[in-house]
Amino acid sequence: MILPELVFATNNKHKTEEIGKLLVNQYKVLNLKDIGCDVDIPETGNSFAENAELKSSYVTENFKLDCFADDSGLEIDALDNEPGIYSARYSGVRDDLENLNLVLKKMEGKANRKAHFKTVISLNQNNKNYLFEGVIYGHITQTPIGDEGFGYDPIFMPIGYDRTFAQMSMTEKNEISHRAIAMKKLIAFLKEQV
Ligand code: ITT
Repeated sequence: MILPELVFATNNKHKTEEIGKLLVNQYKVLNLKDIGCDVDIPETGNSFAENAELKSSYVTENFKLDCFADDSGLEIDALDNEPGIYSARYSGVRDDLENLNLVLKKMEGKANRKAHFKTVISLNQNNKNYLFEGVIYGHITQTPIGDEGFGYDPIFMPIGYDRTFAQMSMTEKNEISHRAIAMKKLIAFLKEQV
């Protein structure tokens, strides 16, 4: 079976692994390494959408390939939607534990612990650009719980669950996550194009 190829412009191994499982048997997803792109594409936009577009456009313009890219992050109501586009380096360094601890520190004494994860995917296909969004709502726990996943998973508990993302298997998280919601929209769209 020949699968259509698409570049996924990311360097994040966890995300490639998660998305690979969502797309299995549907698309051959190439990552930046596969196409010989070792540039850390600058994410200088002011929103998830702008950053996703910057990444997908870099690949399409420089490698002449159809490509999708995502930008995601955690937005917390009581922190004016921080860490938002700064999620990966909220503490100043790209370190999940430090970032998560900074969030918990800033949330000390806050009664409103509502938060959501958001993903925006930018797809460049046949010289057109499309955006897909996924959001999951929940709250920030008082302490980290669970060892699965990555990033802020140990302190995010989705609505309707009594476990954090980090207490869920990858399969379970993939059924409900912000990235999964956006990816499902992307996949549905791509299927229509065939
Ligand atoms: P690329 O830009 O290379 O794709 P990244 O780590 O910047 O990788 P994102 O832009 O998607 O990935 O996410 C930014 C940060 O938001 C990420 O480093 C985590 O701290 C957090 N984050 C995003 N999705 C998450 C998830 O599903 N679970 C926990 N944290 C997440």
